[in-house]
Amino acid sequence: MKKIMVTGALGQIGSELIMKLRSEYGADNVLATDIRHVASNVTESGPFEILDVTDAKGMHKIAQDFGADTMMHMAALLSATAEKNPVFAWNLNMGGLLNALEVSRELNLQFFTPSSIGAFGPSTPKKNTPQDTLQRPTTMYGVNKVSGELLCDYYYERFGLDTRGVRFPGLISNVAKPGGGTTDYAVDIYYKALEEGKYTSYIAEGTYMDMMYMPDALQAIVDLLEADPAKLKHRNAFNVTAMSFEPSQIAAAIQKEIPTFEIAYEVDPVRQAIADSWPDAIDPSAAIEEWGFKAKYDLDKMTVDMLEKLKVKLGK
Ligand code: AKB
Repeated sequence: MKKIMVTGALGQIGSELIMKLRSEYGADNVLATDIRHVASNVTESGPFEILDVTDAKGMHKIAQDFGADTMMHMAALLSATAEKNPVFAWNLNMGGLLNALEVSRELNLQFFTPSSIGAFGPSTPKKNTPQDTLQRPTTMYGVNKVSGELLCDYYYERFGLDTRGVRFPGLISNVAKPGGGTTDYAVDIYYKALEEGKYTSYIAEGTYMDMMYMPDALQAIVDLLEADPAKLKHRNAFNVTAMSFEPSQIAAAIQKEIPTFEIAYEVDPVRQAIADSWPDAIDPSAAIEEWGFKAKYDLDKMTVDMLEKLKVKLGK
């Protein structure tokens, strides 16, 4: 049985990943860590420690005391927040990653960390973006993500560390809200649809981005963690995606369930520029071929499930 330590456990992915891992591997075998403690099912259903990922010694001690054999490094600033404070983003995103890789090397842990579609830039092919292609991102988040992908490859090549990772698209979930991302509109829109019956999008009509529903993202993480290493030609930064849409298409999917729902636009130039620099739709064929990646939810199926779950959550 694995002993998994997760950083950033109270973030958008972490909050649900912890519960998924605890159900797969046993509650006591999954240690949640985060810089803050907020009472929740993550902190109540199994072990939890406070950890600032820029504290290398603290990270080493927690991993060693727990007897971890796997490190899942999820703590990071997202794209829009990183653009507001680029130096802090560099220090947190790169410092945290380097610490997590070093602790994993020292204790010989299997390693997972997510990259993002943010690792691509305006000169990357926009449609059917290949697994291996030009990556010249123009955001601090993108610079962090490309550097992180290279660093994970380096630790595999140089030290034989079992590093694995995916490039996530925008992730849509009904549990924890994302904070400070460019794709967050595709989560906010569902809340506002139920709360106010309308949504003003900060992303312009016609701007396509890749997206995925959280259950598919969590399954992808577990599948890659368990994948036969002999079949992996890549190790890190596998393109994964379930759908690509632009704001009016998600609005239309919501209108199938709530016919009176309306969308308006008030574009935020910072987040729009980030979105414009990212691909319209990436090609996940390497992940499909090398470890059987598969997404179950398309836009309509996700919309029905999101609205159903949020109705209960919001008491609508
Ligand atoms: C963001 O918008 O910053 C993230 C991402 C695509 O990495 N959701």
